[in-house]
Amino acid sequence: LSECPGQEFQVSRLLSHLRAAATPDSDVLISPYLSSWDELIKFLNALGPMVGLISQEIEGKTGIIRELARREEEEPEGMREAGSDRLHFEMDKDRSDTIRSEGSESYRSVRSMIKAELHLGLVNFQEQTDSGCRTLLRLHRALLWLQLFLQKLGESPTPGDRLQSPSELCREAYRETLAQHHSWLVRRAAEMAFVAMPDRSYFFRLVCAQDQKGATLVLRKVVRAIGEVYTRTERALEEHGMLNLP
Ligand code: 1Q0
Repeated sequence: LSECPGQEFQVSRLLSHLRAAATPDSDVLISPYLSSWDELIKFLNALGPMVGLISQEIEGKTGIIRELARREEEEPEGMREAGSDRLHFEMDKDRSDTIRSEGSESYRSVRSMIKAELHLGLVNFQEQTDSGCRTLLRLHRALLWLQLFLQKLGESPTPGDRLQSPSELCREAYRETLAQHHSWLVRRAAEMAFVAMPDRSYFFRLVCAQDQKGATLVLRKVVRAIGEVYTRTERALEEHGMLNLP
């Protein structure tokens, strides 16, 4: 994929973050996962103030997870929990360097986060809290919407059918996925944001494609990369009964 010079959002960058997130062992790395969202925020910001609310919402969610990771890095689980000298000693000897150089251990991947937060009792299954797991679930649900939207955008219309605008496809995908999880008020706000969706030629330029055929090729790659990350996250959350965290 060639890089699009002069444009803030780059689909090649989005792709490489998504691919980096999918580790060989069916887990998802959190840092590149969040970087994928950073890239999408750039796209949204270019659309103007109408969608500012959505970028803010995503920034809020990625910010929560990053903050949790930062805190854990400063005060790793072993130390926080035990307060015993033996553990401190072991940490100092074996892990202090790795922690400093590799960042948070618990928030390295989706599965390590789930494990650590369950272990520390941070995940509340009854009430809303700012756990990494429930926050990730919000981003995760939004990712399904994005995948469906891009899939629709990449499909050529069935012969005889009118070519739908990205705005319409975006609305359609939203109603089929994310809307189910949103309150009436948020759904109203979303409906207003769809109007700001640019037309097809904007997307073609964005992915450096000449026409629908070229765009389809790139979009397919993105859809596949999102699908890989989505499926892994879905499985990890499902295995721990976390698909409905409040
Ligand atoms: C013009 C763009 C339109 C995009 C419309 C997406 C509809 C979502 C609108 C939702 C507004 C957010 C208000 C807050 C919602 C929260 O209540 C909700 C739940 O959180 P909580 O803490 O209350 O339980 N939060 C969420 O559901 C988080 C997700 C927000 C929506 C994420 C939208 C993702 C947008 C991605 C950019 C698309 C770029 C595509 C370009 C790709 C080109 C190859």
